[in-house]
Amino acid sequence: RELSIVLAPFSGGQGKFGVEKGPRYMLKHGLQSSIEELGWSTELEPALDEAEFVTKLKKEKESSTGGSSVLEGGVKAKRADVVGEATELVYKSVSKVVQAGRFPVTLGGDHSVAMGTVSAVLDKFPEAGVLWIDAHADINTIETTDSGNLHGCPVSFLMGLNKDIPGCPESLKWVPGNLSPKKIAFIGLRDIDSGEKKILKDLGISAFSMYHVDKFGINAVIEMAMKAIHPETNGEGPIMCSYDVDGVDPLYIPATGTPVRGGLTLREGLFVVERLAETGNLVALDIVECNPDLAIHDIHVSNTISAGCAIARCALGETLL
Ligand code: DIR
Ligand code: MN
Ligand code: MN
Ligand code: MN
Repeated sequence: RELSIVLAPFSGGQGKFGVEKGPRYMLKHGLQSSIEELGWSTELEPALDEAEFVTKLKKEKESSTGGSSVLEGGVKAKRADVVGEATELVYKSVSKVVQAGRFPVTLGGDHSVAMGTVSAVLDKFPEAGVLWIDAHADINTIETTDSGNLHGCPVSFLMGLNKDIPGCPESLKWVPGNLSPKKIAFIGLRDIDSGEKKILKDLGISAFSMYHVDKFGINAVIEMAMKAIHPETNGEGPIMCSYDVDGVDPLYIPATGTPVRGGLTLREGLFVVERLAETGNLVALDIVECNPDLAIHDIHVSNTISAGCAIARCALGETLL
């Protein structure tokens, strides 16, 4: 039971500064010692330097291109160089952790960092399935993205969907892109772009929206999601959970970059990870998109950070009784 908290304080996958403060705030909230109390021995693994990347991103903003998004061929990918550099650093850190037999808990940062985390976990556990908890599907390609924000695209890169698109940034070519569409399931979706809907449909990807959570209940949805990623073994097999805190309703987690109402209750959001812990199959966890700077009251900061920390603890074995 050895674990590394991988710090991924990166904000370049979207346009709002502050999300790079997530790891620092969660550590200040006592995350590491509360994980130790659950019986894990823990280490910190800083993947990249927060201040260094803020400086880089500010420079890019001030530059003549202003981090211009439209690339050759009309495709979009904002700040692709910095995102490529940061995500590859995250990949290297998580690789080191998993290859040493440790459990990686990666704290973002925005969700672009999952290009690094999932790639590293798949190297170690090629048969792993990914549960992506999010209001968004994050599966835009550089062709379908409207915003050009790469935190809306990590899943398409993980699946290699951008590789053959002319204008695909060199900086992101390090992503192996070997995640099978059969090996991911989404939970909590409620804000999906039309291009994303088409990709989900065309590739037959398992996606459980809030409609499905309301219709079947969260327990049944998790069961269906686990069976979808491990169909041959009735849901058994290694699972990575990439948890965007905006999957939970902004009533509970308000300080996040792209809040969407009508989300998981805090209990549903915690139940997902409690249930994953109970299976004994969880091999890696990301917690991303906590942005303390977007809070309008101090209580929004503490609600968001305490919920983020609770997600980690529940995933790592904390139980109510
Ligand atoms: C939107 C929002 N689909 C985009 N995505 C977000 O920018 O591609 N992902 N917010 O977390
Ligand atoms: Mn999201
Ligand atoms: Mn976005
Ligand atoms: Mn996301």
